Amino acid sequence: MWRSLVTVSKTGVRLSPIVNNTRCMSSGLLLNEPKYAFLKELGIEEDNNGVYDGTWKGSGEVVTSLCPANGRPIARVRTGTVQDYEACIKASQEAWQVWADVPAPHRGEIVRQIGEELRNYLLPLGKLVSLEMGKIVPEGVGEVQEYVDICDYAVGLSRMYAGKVIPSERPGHALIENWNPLGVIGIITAFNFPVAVYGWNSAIAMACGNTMIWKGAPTTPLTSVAITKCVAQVLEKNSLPGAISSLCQGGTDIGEKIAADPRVKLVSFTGSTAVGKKVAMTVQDRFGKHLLELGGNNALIVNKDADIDMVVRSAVFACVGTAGQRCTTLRRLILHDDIYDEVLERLKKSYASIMTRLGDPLDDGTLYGPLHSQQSVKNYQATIKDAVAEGGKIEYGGNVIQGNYVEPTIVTGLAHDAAVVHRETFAPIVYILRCSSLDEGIAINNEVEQGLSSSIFTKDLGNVFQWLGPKGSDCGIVNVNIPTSGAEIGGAFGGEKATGGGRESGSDAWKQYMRRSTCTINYTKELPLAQGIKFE
Ligand code: UN1
Repeated sequence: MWRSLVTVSKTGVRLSPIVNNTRCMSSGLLLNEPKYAFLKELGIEEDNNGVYDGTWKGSGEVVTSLCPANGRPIARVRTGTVQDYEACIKASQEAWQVWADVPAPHRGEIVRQIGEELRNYLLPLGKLVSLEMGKIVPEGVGEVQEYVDICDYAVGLSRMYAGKVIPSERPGHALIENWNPLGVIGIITAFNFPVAVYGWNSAIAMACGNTMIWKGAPTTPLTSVAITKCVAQVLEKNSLPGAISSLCQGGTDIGEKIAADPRVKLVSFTGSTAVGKKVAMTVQDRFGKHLLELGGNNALIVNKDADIDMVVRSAVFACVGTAGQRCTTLRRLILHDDIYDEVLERLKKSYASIMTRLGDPLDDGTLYGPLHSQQSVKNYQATIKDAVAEGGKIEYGGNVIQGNYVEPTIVTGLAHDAAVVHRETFAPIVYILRCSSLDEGIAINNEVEQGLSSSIFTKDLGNVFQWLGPKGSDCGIVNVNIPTSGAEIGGAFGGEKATGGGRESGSDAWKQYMRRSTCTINYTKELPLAQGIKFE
């Protein structure tokens, strides 16, 4: 654990203190210190159960959640065992018997109340995300707001999703497209968006009539507990089974159970491409459904006619925001030769000014916080080493500052197809690449295995439509004059290729949480079988 203060960074910038020096109370848990009083508002205690299926429980390993900003323990969570998971799935199946019979608009009303509950706790929940994940408070609050927004969206949806009546080619027949919920669905989320991604899935899945089992990231268990408390409060107040929304915090064993369990009709997984591939194969092996949000390697192309002010602001937001730990983080900045030097110089200046705002993510005014874990720091260091070995020049940063804090880093001089450029490192490292035409820029954008987010800055309408068209970006998110991060509710979040093909929170996302039946209904006494063949 790291306790000393940082005053001067390796880039020579004086930093604000990043470590909370409040005197340790008896138990040594942050929970007991005045700065973190908001945890008690959320019902977080020194020891918390990490499993909920209508009752709070947990008989597995006790994990201590650590604060990424100072390495100190926040509070403890007792996780679930495979037996606890079994209890969750049974309770969830029973809850489905009740929930599937609740008319869709009434289910929407429950989702509306969940949104209200989250609104009431917006700030403390946002602070908890900040404390446990390490992102700055406005980003933590913004993430909870994404859950609130998707609740609003799901409420409307609960009165709107509908099958079509299709003209039948037979006389006296109706052809109907009918949608029913799937049953129990599993939601496995990652540490970097410990609230929003659960919200995108659960709000819509719930309105559609499914029950859920959630496994949050092992390193953000308190956030999972606090969110589930809000949801449980609403379900219990409405005399509904709590297992409509179960939680089973745990390790790989729980994730593997969810993937392999035929009682889980859909598995939504957010995380790395490598793990996602295993999940997908396991789910496919039992012909289950999966919804994958995997790695991204997002590029932003700057054409020579772009508004450079907008480019620099956007690039900084998308490279350095959340300390480079968004799936949508900008990792490859592709600059046209004509504006290359100008953008690079301005970017370096902006990075230097961001470094003066490095600090505790919970403190007002902090813009740049720590990486989530020591593992993330190791990945950052390994990538910097590889980048240099492959011929990259560190234009800015490149060093670990202290604890989980690393310098945001700009690398130039690498080939667009260098191995390190093609791999996603969840850290604030951006590779600056060159192009001399839009065709070349698009080819570079598309040559990686991931296909999540992408963006172009240009004022030329022809360029825009080339970018959006069949030979343009092959990603799920294809932006113009706005960065790769910051996707909105109602658009669809997700991407192609090694990103997994899933789409969440978008206009047609609901269909993934339901099964479609095609129903042909004969309301005559005739039997017009196909092709006029008579089996008589
Ligand atoms: C993610 O990066 O995992 O578009 C999710 C964004 C956010 C969500 C990102 N609204 O950056």
